[in-house]
Amino acid sequence: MLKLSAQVQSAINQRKPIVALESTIISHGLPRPSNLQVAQEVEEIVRENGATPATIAVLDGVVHVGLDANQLDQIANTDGVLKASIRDLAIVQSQKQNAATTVSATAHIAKLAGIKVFATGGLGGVHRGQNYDESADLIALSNTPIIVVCAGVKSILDVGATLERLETFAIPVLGYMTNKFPGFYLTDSGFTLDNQVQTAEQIAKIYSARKDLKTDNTAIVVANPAPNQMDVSLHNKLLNDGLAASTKAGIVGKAVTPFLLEYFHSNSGGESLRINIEIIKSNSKLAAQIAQAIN
Ligand code: PSU
Ligand code: MN
Repeated sequence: MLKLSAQVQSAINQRKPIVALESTIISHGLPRPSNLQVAQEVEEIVRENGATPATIAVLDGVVHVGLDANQLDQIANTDGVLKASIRDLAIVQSQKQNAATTVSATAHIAKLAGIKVFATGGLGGVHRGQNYDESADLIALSNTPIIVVCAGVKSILDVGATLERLETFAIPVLGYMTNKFPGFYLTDSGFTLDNQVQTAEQIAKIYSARKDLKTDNTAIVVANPAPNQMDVSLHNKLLNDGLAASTKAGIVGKAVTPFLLEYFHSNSGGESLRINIEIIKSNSKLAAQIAQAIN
């Protein structure tokens, strides 16, 4: 059912640390041609930090765990690659489609493959002012035992509501060297976290204590702030204008997040791209360190 790359299969056989990587960020989160380059660099960063990268995507209906150079290129550069959350997986598989996987779908497949750590950019969450537009990422993380390293959630979302949902779903949120919940482009979303960790080893301890207490049925979110945040006034302007543009264009459903991400990329003079790239690199490095610490 899953097609493991040779490298991922060998890491599993030798019980070596593995980091799952999401593909929607490649197909729908970053513009061409940077998307392919970033996807390759991120895999390299995982390797340099002692783990095996496993980028997850669906190609011609086959669920891949670990992509070769050609397959990464397909996700980055083929037109019409779908965005698959958990509910779409069986459909894209049966219909032999190409699909990038969101956080929810990637976490689920990583679990099937026995992978315990996952790096992404930002999580989906509760959208502002939209009753019931709540990312499937949240519910997936509520029943998937995996460590997800992210830079919090973007301020395109209702950050406070998203944190409340994470609490309801019993998903721990650990600030990495911070007690501020990061807002992706900004290192501080304005919300304080209850729990802060300083090292990958501390995360590993929490990971194993959850097993003992049998509270390990949910994900652990590790919130790792961007190395250098966006200028705050630029950020606020893009946010207001982007939300207004999305409403005006009548964007709904799974198109909302890609629309807003693209709005930021097109209107920030390269700033949002720079930060996005720094974030995914920094998260992948930390994820590799965590994968080693829990191994
Ligand atoms: N947020 C980001 N960057 C992203 C995404 C979210 O800052 O690339 C992508 C992820 O794949 C996430 C998905 O799982 O969007 C959430 O989409 P939705 O809001 O439609 O659930
Ligand atoms: Mn949605």
